[in-house]
Amino acid sequence: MDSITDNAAVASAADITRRARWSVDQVTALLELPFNDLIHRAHSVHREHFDPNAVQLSTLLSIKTGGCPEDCGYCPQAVRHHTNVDNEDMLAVDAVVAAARAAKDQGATRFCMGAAWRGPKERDLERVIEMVKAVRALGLETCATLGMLKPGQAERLKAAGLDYYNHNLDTAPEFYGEIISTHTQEDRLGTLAKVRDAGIHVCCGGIVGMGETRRTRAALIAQLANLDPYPESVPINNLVQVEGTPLHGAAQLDLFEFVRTIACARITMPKAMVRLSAGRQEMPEGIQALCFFAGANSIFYGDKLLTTGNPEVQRDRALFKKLGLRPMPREQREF
Ligand code: SAM
Ligand code: DTB
Ligand code: SF4
Repeated sequence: MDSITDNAAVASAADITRRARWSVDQVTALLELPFNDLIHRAHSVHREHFDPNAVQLSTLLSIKTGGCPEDCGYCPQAVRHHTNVDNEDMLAVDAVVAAARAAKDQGATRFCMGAAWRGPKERDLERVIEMVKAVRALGLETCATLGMLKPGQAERLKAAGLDYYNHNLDTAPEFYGEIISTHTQEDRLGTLAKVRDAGIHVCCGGIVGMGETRRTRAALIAQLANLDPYPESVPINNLVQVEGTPLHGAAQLDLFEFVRTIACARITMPKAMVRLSAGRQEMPEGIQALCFFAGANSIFYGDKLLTTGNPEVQRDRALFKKLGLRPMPREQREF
């Protein structure tokens, strides 16, 4: 699936380096394969790069819940959506450390701190930096998702020891404006560039099940795969429908289509950690097992995502036992 096309000879060097490696047509063609052909191909790619029975465990904590000024149509934390999420103060460092220690005791290797901000203010960032240092000192990988970053903020997070920054493209460019109006996807790409330039690993994925077409899902996967380099972690979220959000009541995505999307992420981003993310609580175990077969090798682990539920730890342990899966040690990853 390499890049050079007929008119490469006349394209400038800059055009060539910018050229997409995966076209939307190519990813659409993958999504359209017979299911068995698609997941066989994805599983083969998965086995080439990873132990197929190891799944990385990340635990999430909302360090600042609710009251967000943005208008993302899926999100229960937007202040303008009338959900039952209240605007809370930012947590104290001690409370975050206690949650991180508990996550580590349960077997998580990465701890992700999420804030319902458009972006962090300077004073907020100082406290996040304290959190990152303290969580890292416990021996956990650190991840933060704080919204859009201003110049210099990524460097400060890197200096504090932040390993990953989560900032999703969420959906394909042509659909983005139908879901969010308070910022653009270009803004998000700007933050991703700052994160990359600061030397922090990129965690970037999206949401499906928002009423998008198959081609839009293909365009999201192609866009993620064409980031140069592609993200180290790729969370694929199935929309969690929350009452009071504009997307509450959207038609549910057929879950085989969700598995297909995971398979495409694995094929197009062979060495990335592909995370089966939000939506697992509502997902039958058989579908989750198909996601693991199709190349998902990471999950959110712990009873809660940010404001919504996630399968209980005991339930995930039982599922791992049934499937012969085990938690992935940190050193098994290539990044
Ligand atoms: N405010 C920051 C931002 O938007 O990047 C960080 C927190 S925000 C909640 C992180 C991600 O959560 C979003 O990019 C979106 O992918 C995901 N998310 C939010 N609400 C969701 C929902 N109802 N279902 C699935 N994913 C959701
Ligand atoms: C991601 O892609 N999914 C997580 C994490 N990154 C921050 C968040 C899911 C949020 C689901 C809705 C909620 O719990 O509020
Ligand atoms: Fe705010 Fe992030 Fe929710 Fe958008 S997804 S409303 S930016 S918390």
